[in-house]
Amino acid sequence: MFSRLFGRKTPQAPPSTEGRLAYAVGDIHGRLDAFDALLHVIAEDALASQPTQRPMLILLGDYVDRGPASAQVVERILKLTEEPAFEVRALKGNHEEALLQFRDEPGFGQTWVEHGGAATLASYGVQPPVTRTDPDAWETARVAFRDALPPSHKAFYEGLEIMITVGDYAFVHAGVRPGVPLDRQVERDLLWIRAEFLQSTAKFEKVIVHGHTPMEEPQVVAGRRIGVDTGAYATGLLTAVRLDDSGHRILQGRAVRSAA
Ligand SMILES: [Mn+2]
Repeated sequence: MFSRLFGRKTPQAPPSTEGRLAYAVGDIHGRLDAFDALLHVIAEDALASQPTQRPMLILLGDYVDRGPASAQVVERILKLTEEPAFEVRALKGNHEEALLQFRDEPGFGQTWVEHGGAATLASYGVQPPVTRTDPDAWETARVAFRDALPPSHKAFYEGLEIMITVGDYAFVHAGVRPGVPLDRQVERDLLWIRAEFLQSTAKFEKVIVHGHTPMEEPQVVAGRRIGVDTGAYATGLLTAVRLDDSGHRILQGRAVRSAA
């Protein structure tokens, strides 16, 4: 009997959220349909959970590009921030960085459209130049885009956070640089890092919750990281992780049509 007791692994206490209920949503990339489906699932879960404090809705970045409804996704996020149901916190992804770069720098347009920026321009009613090597045409598109951005969207893109911490968790878009303390991480790594973070075996200060690198299944590496980018722009499947002091649970929303 004792050997059975002692032989048993002591279950480790899950990482703490300091009493909060939090949902972290992966890369939306203009898929308002998948976002709305997931929001419905999250709202039902939050209602059933009856948290003592307002639940957090943490958005992990890459709201724009590739999918058809970038501007509309941002509009939905802004509406959520005005409603009392969630404390909404939004991180910056590398695609929001690209959007801001093009707003200020027409020469960046060609690179941006190669990474899905044309869909974002179209969602704001701006057509990218027909001749993509013409600098004047890019300047025209840049000015049209700048003027098409509602002030609320401009403030949203400019006010995005780069890291959010809740208890034992740190939320970032892409990941963190191994071996560098969280308070000394640089924005470039937090928005862009891939292999060096994903393949690292170094100890992180907190459990890192991130998106950025699409995977077929959410990636839960116990005590280290939780990756929730399931490539919604192509799959129509958007993933979130629900966190509280009892642990984590994966929630998903699927668009009715899965074609990008
Ligand atoms: Mn990304």
